[in-house]
Amino acid sequence: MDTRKLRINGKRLRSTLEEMAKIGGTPGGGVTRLALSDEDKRARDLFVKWLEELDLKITIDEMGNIFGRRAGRNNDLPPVMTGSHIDSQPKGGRFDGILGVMGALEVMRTLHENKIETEHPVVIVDWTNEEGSRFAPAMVASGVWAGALKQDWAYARTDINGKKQVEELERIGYKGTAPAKKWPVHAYFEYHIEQGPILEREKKTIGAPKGILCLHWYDIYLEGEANQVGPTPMEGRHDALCAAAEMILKVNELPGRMGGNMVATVGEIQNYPNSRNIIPDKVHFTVDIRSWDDGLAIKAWDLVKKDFQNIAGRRGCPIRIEETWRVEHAPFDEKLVQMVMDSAGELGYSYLHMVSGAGHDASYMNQICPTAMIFAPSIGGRSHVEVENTTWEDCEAGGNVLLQCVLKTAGAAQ
Ligand code: HGY
Ligand code: MN
Ligand code: MN
Repeated sequence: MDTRKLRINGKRLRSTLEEMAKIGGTPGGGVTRLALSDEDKRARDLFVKWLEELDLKITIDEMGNIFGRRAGRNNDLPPVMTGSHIDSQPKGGRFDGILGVMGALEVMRTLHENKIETEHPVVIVDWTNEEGSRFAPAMVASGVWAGALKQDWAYARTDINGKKQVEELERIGYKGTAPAKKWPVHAYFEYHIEQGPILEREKKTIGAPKGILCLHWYDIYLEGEANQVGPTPMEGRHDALCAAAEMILKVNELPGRMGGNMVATVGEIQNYPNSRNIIPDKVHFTVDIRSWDDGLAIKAWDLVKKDFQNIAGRRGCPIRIEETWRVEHAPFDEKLVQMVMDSAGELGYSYLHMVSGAGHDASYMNQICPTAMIFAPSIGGRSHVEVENTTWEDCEAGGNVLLQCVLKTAGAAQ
């Protein structure tokens, strides 16, 4: 058969996404499916069941990454791999990550039912803990698999309740036995929502990112002096929350000071004892800096770190800084990015060459093999929120582009 005419089953893709959205579904229409939570387990179990229906060879590695392998005509060849992540943000969206896993599943189902033979094997993957929200950092399991992060360090990362990542992997039964170590991959495609406003604004159906920004994450710990808010005079206080407040505004000003081409955000904060009539004496907050220019991001950090130290000194609030994680910016394989655009054009979809401000497991896969992504538009440019949304038509369009890219790189008989 002429596989250029092959299309995914959009209705079936929709029904798998709707099925998954019930797992961890929130009243506001989003999902909370935090990495290694009971909800993540339930979604993983369903995903594995669906893989078994396709007679795929299933492997779960020591980081809980789930691989489903479909044989090719020549199984000595490195596989084409596609996938994304099942875990979500707290009160996150119904499409972030899961669209790429269900899109890959739909491609596998389409190949299976049409008995398509490919030269290379094809592998589908669910990467553990892409979000990095419960256990920082993000993309931790693809990072270990790619050899960029140490497994013991990843295992020891704890959530806000002090639970270790490795304990939770064991608890949900997904601490596999296969080594979480890279093997040769012919090409990697990740299908994902854009999570920004560009495609909608430019009225384009498919995004073809040239790559992903660098992501740099830091953790800041401040010590103050707790006291009764009433009798304690303002001068001489060591108020950790006021110190943090000054620092947070410095982060917000940073991109402007560096001349743009950057975003910088404080997204998480804990304040102790967090009682309205006690002066705060402990604060932890996070810093996220992203840019296409890794050097600019590091220069920005060096600048704002000095500000932090000055503020901490002036307020008498000792500071501890953890340089938690950095992943370089990821310029994708130009030939594969072109293939995404060509395939979109052949399918009659409009497309746009762009950049990804959101991090993805493709950042690490790009260090291993030729990599590219396919974006579907986000309605209102919203993501990491319950109202995250993409039309079913656009979900189907991206799935068809993914199918064609897999067929082309895996060497399907035309
Ligand atoms: O942080 C990110 O961009 C991704 O959601 N992990
Ligand atoms: Mn994602
Ligand atoms: Mn995300």
